[in-house]
Formats: sequence, C-alpha cells, structure tokens
Amino acid sequence: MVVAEHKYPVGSPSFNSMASYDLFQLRDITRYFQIYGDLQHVEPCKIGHINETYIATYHQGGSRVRYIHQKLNTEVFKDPDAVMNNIQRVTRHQRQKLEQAGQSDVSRRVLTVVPSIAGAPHHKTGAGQYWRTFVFVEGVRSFESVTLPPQAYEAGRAFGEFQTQLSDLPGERLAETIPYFHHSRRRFDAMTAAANADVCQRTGESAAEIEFAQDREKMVDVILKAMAKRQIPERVTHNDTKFNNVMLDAVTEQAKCVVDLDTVMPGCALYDFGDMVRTTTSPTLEDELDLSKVQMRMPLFRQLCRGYLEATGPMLNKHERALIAFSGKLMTFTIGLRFLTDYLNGDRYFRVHRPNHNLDRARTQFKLVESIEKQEEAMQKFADSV
Ligand code: GN1
Ligand code: MG
Repeated sequence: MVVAEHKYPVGSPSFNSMASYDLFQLRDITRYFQIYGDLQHVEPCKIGHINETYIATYHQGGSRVRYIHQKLNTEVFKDPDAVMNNIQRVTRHQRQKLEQAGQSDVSRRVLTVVPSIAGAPHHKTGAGQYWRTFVFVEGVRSFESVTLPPQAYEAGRAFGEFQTQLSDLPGERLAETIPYFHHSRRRFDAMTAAANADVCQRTGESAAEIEFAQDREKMVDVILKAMAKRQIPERVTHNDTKFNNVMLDAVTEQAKCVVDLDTVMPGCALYDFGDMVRTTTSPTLEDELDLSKVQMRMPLFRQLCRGYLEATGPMLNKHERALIAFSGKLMTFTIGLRFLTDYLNGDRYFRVHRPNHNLDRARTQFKLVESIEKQEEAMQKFADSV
C-alpha cells in the first residue's frame, strides 16, 4: 500500500503531526470492512478536534471509489456501541424519509455506514480501538467559515431539515453519547473548578477571560430552566452543528448532507441553532487571532435564520422561537467556556496545534458573544418577523 507518500512525505510537518502508527495500521483495519476493492492510498483529513479521520481511495472493478475510515476517540465517546447504534438508527430513518419523499441522490444526502465483515457497524481492534467506515460522499465540500450569505442559509436549512426528519424517529430514546454535553451550568461550573485548581498555572494569562465568563454566569440557566418547566421540549438534535459539518454540493453550493453524527442524541433544538450562529455569522475561523474581525454579521444571521425557520416550519413552539437570538449568545459562550476550561486544564480534550490555542479559541468565542450582545435585540426582532 502507498500511504499517500506523494502528499505527506515522511519528515514533512503534516506527516509528523499525524498519528503515523495508525496510518500504517490502516491497511489492516480496512480488511475488516465490507469493501470490495484494492486499497490505493490513504490521506488524513484534518477536520475536527476529536476523532481521527482518513480518506481512503480504492480501485473497485476499474472505478475509483473512496471511503472514510475513522478512529473513534473513546476518551470522549466512552460507549462506542451506543454511538454507532444511534448513528444507524438515525441514518436509516433519514434514508427512509428521503426515499419516501422520492428524493434522488439519497446516498449523497445521508451518511452510509459500511458494516464490518462481522456485520457490525464498527470494528474493534485487539488493542481496543474502535474504527468505523462510511461511504465517502463525492462532489461536496465543507468550509471552516462562511464567505457568502447563501452558505449561511444552506447551513440553517440543512440542520433544520435534519431536526425535522428526526422529529418522528421511532423506538426508544436515543442514548446520550456524552451526558450533559450542552449543559451550560455544568460547563460553567467546570470552568470555575478548573480556574480554582489552576493545575497548569494558567489563570494569570487568562484572568480577563475568566472575569468575562463570571460576569455572564446568569445566562447559563435560562434554557435549562425553560426545559425543566417543559416549556422547551427535548428533541432529537445533532449537537455539533458547526458549519464544517454541512457538506455543500461542490457545483451548486446547496447543502447535500450533514455529517459528524456522534453527538446526535436527545437535546434542545436551540442548542443546534445557537452553535450555527457561532459558526456561520462571523466570517472568521474559530481561532481567529485578529479579534477586530470577529463580528456577528446581520446579513449572515438573517440568511441562517431564514434557512432554519423555513426548514423547521411549525415544529418549534413559541418558547423556542422567543430564544432564537439568545441561543446564539449562549452556545457561543458555552463553547468558549469549554475552550477556556481545557486551556486551564492543560489542553487535554481539544486537539491543539499551537501554544495557547485553546485560549485563543476562547477569546474568539467571547469576542463573538460581545458582538451578539450588542445586536441581540435586532436579531430576535428579525427572527420574530420570519
Ligand atoms: C468538537 O471535533 P469537532 O470539531 O467535530 C466538539 C464540539 C465543539 C467543537 C468546537 C464531541 O467538535 O462540541 O463545538 O469541537 N465535539 C465534541 O470546534 O466535544
Ligand atoms: Mg464533532
């Protein structure tokens, strides 16, 4: 097997920053999946902070076909069987809905899990690693940030449709693959505990961010209280609605499918919307260093909001609709808290690529929170008008 030698020669920074052990092990891994073809090469995909992802090219009866092989991070996803069971139920339901609606191109609109030779949705290695394989969706692209308003519309529409498709998922409640994942109160308390413990002596460098967070403690209970009162219902949600998890058709730039389904579980529709506000309304990267560029842009928000509200139609209730703008602020704040916590704890959760990376990410989120605060009223007014 040629392991993408032309792309990542040994010794190049890209090669060294990958888990090379796994790269060589990949050939063995691929034998455990129901793939009919000859492996040509593998390249790492650097998107995502948690799992390890590879794109593999095979020759199958003379055609070139590609698959995604992914090693699940079991520190983060402690119950891989539950993750894969959720994903199978969700993708089967999506597929059924698309077929019933007479959609063409179904295998580009929903992820396809490739079973292992044992018929399981993943393969567990002797060393206890969990690998899974998906059909690679061709002719699509994802972006780390939005450059044009129609892209924000497409993101809103794609995740809105996703929630709508799953609103009648049959069977028992999905497993919580990461309990309390978006529990903003717990995220806030974890940040406070990390600052108090200060195991890496990083509170000096991040004093301004800790204070920024403390000043905003009140917001963390708002949605939790509304859920406790049952004003806001639990729904099946994606829970990682970053813009780079929407695949856009490479030609038309219309959303084709959403990916990264590990955190699909019971949640709150607003958390999905809020994370889209975080990742689509500022035309900057999540770790932008020039904070003057980090701003919630109303034209992008309008498109995002329209796309999402059109796709969810009558599904959302009045309590959810009333917190549309707020949810953007809350999710940006909560993910900022998580980056800050990880910085304080010594970068143990999110993959980092430079010193202070998590602190930079927290700063970017908090700058966006400030920008949303200034425009929250106008944002909600727009949402009310859709
Ligand atoms: C992680 O790995 P990735 O980029 O899909 C994280 C999300 C964060 C995101 C921030 C399981 O997602 O919750 O919002 O980083 N996923 C998990 O970029 O923690
Ligand atoms: Mg993810």
